Amino acid sequence: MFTEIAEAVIHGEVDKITALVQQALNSGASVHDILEQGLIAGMNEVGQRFRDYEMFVPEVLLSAKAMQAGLNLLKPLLAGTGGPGRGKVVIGTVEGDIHDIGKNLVISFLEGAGFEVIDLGTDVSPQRFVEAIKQEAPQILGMSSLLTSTLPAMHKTIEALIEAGIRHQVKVLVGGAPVTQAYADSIGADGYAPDGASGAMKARQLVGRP
Ligand code: B12
Repeated sequence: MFTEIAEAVIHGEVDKITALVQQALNSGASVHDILEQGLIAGMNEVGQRFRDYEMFVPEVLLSAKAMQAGLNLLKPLLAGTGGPGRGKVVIGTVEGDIHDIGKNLVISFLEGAGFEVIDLGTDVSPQRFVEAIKQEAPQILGMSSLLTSTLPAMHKTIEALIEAGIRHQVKVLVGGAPVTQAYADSIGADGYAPDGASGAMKARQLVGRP
């Protein structure tokens, strides 16, 4: 069942994925297993094939669409652990980077944990992050980067916060495949998490409500 879901992600079968995920849910599979062993496992395989030049951008985009369709179905079920009123998060993918599937998954977990989330989308400049923080006054700023080449944009954004005199107003939480705890420490971020579930947990710790 999970293999079929993973295969549907790999082959970008947007229509099929909804039926398969629904079927898995009906048969009592856990949201966690559908995510990890189905959708994410499929996307990991896509990543390998992409790296090995066995898949190309148009196919990967279809896979991304299929993954998102599956995620949309799971999203309401990720709710329920938190209850409302934990605080506000402004989040975005950093400048130069348009990957958003991981960020969207993190958002689902954050919302599930009771956070209100303002999503700035992708390719977000340091200045736009600064403006949003001034406007929204969130407790947490989340940044995602999937490209090694755009990692420095996280650092640039933190520097822009310092320059604008608002660094102390928010906790900065970073993530994305090339991000590590060591990198997060080196740029002065307040937290790092490797995936959506631990990201939401970290966010709760950062606002002092674990
Ligand atoms: C899908 C995909 C694309 C799609 C993106 C579609 C979309 N809407 O997002 C498209 C085809 C557009 C694309 C384009 C490119 N891609 Co691409 N892409 C991928 C792929 C296959 C999957 C990424 C993904 O969605 N994973 C699934 C999600 C669920 O996982 P995730 O993103 O890692 O997120 C999780 C964690 O990282 C974490 N997390 C993520 N963000 C955050 C934020 C916070 C705050 C926290 C706490 C946690 C957190 O939690 C998430 C959920 O568990 C990866 C390979 C891979 N396996 O990662 C390559 C990959 C990221 N891409 C890569 C490259 C090189 C590119 C291109 C430069 C290719 C090109 N030559 O054009 C372009 C760049 C475009 C740009 N400017 O951004 C490389 C990056 C190498 C590197 N280290 O720099 C990878 C690793 C592929 C590879 N093996 O070479 N890509």
